[in-house]
Amino acid sequence: MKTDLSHAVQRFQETFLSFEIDSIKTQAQKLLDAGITIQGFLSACMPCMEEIGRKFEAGEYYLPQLVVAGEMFKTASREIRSVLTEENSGRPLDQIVLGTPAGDIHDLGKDIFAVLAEASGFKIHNLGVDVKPETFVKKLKETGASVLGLSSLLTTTFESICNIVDLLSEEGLRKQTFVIIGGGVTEKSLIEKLFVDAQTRDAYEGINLIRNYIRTGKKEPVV
Ligand code: B12
Repeated sequence: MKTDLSHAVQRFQETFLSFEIDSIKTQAQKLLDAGITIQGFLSACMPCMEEIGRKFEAGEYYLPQLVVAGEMFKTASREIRSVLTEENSGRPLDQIVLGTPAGDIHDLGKDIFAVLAEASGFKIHNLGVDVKPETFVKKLKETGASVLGLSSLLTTTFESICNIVDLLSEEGLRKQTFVIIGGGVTEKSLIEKLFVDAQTRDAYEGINLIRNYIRTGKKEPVV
């Protein structure tokens, strides 16, 4: 069984890295048949995305390859989402306002996080991509959510995160809002630099950090 899974992962990654978009759905189904978990799926995809990103940075790949990579990830994750089994415990849902800040249109990681957080019992208000600070604040006020999740894939848009945090302070919402950032270009050092409360590049860790905040009410940064 294990051999089946590692063979399926290998085939999936080969298909991904050679941009065989027409075969990606079949290969994702084979991962499912071999018993892959969501976490296993992410571990299979991330090295491919990173490799394609590295080649793009090095000038070996161009925008079309990034676009195809995004489409393949979307197709494969649609198949894999069906394995989600975590159950909501039935308690009132804690709410998370989520989005990609202004200037950035990447949404694959954000949407994966949204699916996993929803499956873990959170109510997600997903505002999409290229979201203005005012829109985040409006939604936080409207819903009374105490968690703001921001997904960031472009270093050039860190300023947008600062603008959101500033607006939260101006509107008197900063203290009662747990601001967590995620996404491929983020790192722990940004917690201090951008005045946020937590950072992760791992959706599951993000859910644990949020759960911890909701349980304890403490915003201790895990550095
Ligand atoms: C696919 C892709 C695209 C696709 C995006 C499709 C889509 N619908 O999102 C398209 C083609 C649109 C694209 C466009 C661009 N891209 Co692009 N893209 C990528 C690529 C290859 C993969 C990103 C991805 O989806 N990864 C997979 C997901 C699942 O990973 P993730 O986002 O990290 O999410 C995980 C965690 O971080 C976490 N998470 C994510 N969000 C959140 C939020 C919260 C709250 C929490 C708790 C957790 C969490 O959960 C996920 C699962 O664990 C990366 C390379 C890379 N290494 O990341 C470049 C990359 C991000 N892109 C890059 C660039 C430069 C661009 C462009 C500017 C290119 C251009 N010249 O036009 C444009 C940007 C346009 C814009 N204004 O936004 C650079 C950014 C460099 C930088 N340092 O800023 C990268 C790093 C490539 C590179 N190495 O140069 N891109």
